[in-house]
Amino acid sequence: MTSKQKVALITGITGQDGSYLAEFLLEKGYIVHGIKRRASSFNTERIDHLYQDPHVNHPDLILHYGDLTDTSNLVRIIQQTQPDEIYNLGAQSHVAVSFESPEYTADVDAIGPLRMLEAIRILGLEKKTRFYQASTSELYGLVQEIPQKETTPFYPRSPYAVAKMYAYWITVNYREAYGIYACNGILFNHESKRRGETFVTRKVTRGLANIAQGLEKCLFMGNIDALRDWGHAKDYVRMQWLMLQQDKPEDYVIATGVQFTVREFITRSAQQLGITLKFEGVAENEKAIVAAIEGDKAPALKVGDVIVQIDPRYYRPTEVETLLGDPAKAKAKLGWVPEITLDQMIVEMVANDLDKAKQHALLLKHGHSVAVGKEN
Ligand code: NDP
Ligand code: GDR
Repeated sequence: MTSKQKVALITGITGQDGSYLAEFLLEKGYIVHGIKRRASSFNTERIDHLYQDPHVNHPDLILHYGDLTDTSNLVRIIQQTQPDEIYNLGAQSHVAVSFESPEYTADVDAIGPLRMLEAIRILGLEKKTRFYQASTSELYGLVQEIPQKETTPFYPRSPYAVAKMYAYWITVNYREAYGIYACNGILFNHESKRRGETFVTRKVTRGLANIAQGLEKCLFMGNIDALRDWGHAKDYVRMQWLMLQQDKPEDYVIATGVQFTVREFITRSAQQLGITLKFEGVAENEKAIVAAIEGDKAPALKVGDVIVQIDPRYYRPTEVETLLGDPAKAKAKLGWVPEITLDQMIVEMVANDLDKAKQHALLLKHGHSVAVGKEN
């Protein structure tokens, strides 16, 4: 460590955004501390390529066990690391799961950020430590205005979104009450090959790749007419850092300004695999038929196979039907524009999942058992 190196602390470093942000900050010369949860099996796959042996002198990436539900542990880690910047990315981040575990979601996603902000205050770091809160387009929920911008009213539609609404306002409040440099990035959906397997984009690219290789038969989906504004996680973590480098803390919408249906995402991903889909039927009985297969890209399929079906189990008690962000403020004030398009992202995600599916298929062919793993 040199005296000039900035110090960052990332909660949620083992997640999609945490891994890209850690890469980004290490490239910028930061010392990066990350909080990881104790799990019964390894949960650091996304950051293993960044691992630095703690036995070597002065590593730039240091991991600490911790949890956003544990105040004393957060205070101790912040005291030990004395960060210049904290990125609070840790969360129970799955909207559908939040209906099943609402209280836990509130504890982690709402009270967790409060614990972090209180720790800054208790330790007297109000003037030193800058704080980024991972806020979300889910705050807009039942949409009051299209496109959504920083001034659009919130109407959360899930325990996840309600918890994140508390986190949004406590961040604003601690900025106003105690002068902490604290800001909210209101990020619209962003994806990548590191996206969790149960979010819709990854579920689709992974499921279709498995089907193309004969590892699965059918993809069961919820509301495929939902509209989302999807960007790439790499573009979005750059913006998280930019927000903490300004003279004044402010809240920003981060989005592409373009939206697609889940159905369109499925269609484009299938095309990438050489599969042309034709949707038939409506709502709960909807089927997607393989109408054409080019070459040997999908060797396990034949024309007429049903490979996408609707399963109401994936409907949510209250749905967010349409999200479309207006990133004009981020562009005007920070010069930020997204660089990776939806189609480029689909190419990356499909290629990654096809690679994995081929490896699994090869293992199976040679008599090894493989757990493909399916869920919502
Ligand atoms: P992921 O689900 O990929 O990562 C979540 C991270 O939080 C993981 O590292 C997870 O650890 C950690 N975590 C979960 N529970 C706890 C806990 N109790 N204590 C400490 N850490 C915990 O999410 P993303 O990377 O996609 O998102 C990052 C943040 O941005 C989240 O807060 C999310 O709500 C928010 N967000 C995400 C958007 C998106 O489209 N990706 C859009 C807008 C906001 P583990 O690996 O052990 O599970
Ligand atoms: P979202 O992401 O709820 O927007 O939250 P997700 O990818 O889970 O869903 C997007 C839309 O797709 C519909 N959908 C399905 N979703 C899942 N997961 N599985 C399905 O089978 C399925 N079928 C249709 C959903 O109903 C929804 O409309 C993500 C998370 O990263 C949050 O943490 C983040 O805050 C928001 O994005 C912005």
